[in-house]
Amino acid sequence: MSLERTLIIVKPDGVQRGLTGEIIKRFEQRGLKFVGMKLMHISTELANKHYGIHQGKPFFEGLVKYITSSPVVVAVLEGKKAIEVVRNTMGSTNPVSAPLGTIRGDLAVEIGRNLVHGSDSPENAAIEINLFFKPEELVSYERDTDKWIME
Ligand code: IDP
Ligand code: MG
Repeated sequence: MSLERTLIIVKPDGVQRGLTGEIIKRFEQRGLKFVGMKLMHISTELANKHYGIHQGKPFFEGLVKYITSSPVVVAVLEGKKAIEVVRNTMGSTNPVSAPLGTIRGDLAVEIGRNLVHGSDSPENAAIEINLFFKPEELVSYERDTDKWIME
């Protein structure tokens, strides 16, 4: 099984609440490998591109305001089935119904403040990684623990 790469964002509420480490830790402990990471302030232009699929929806304006309101931490994670593993680690979009044990289920209460983004498909992961990272910002490396995480 080949490795996948996916984009995650610790959203402004995660950074402001001091939960960056907690959120990053959950992906890292799950066994995913970080191949890129940075702190940045998302511009309105980038937010419009990243959330372009939601344009026209009633929450779109608020969503762009939220994601551009304060710095975020963006990262690229690598692993087998990384996209699905990240989505399951995050929990469902609305934290109210996200299972306990997930980031959103444990740490959030509202859909408009749900702490974390994760790409939802291989196609979108590739587009989003390209939006946020230059190829030279991604680092490929061997991790000695991989044989204890993956067969
Ligand atoms: P996802 O983040 O779980 O992939 P999407 O449906 O892609 O969820 O929505 C993107 C983001 O837009 C959500 O994470 C959330 O921050 C916001 N959002 C989605 N639906 C609503 C809503 O009904 N009200 C307010 N914000 C919403
Ligand atoms: Mg989404």
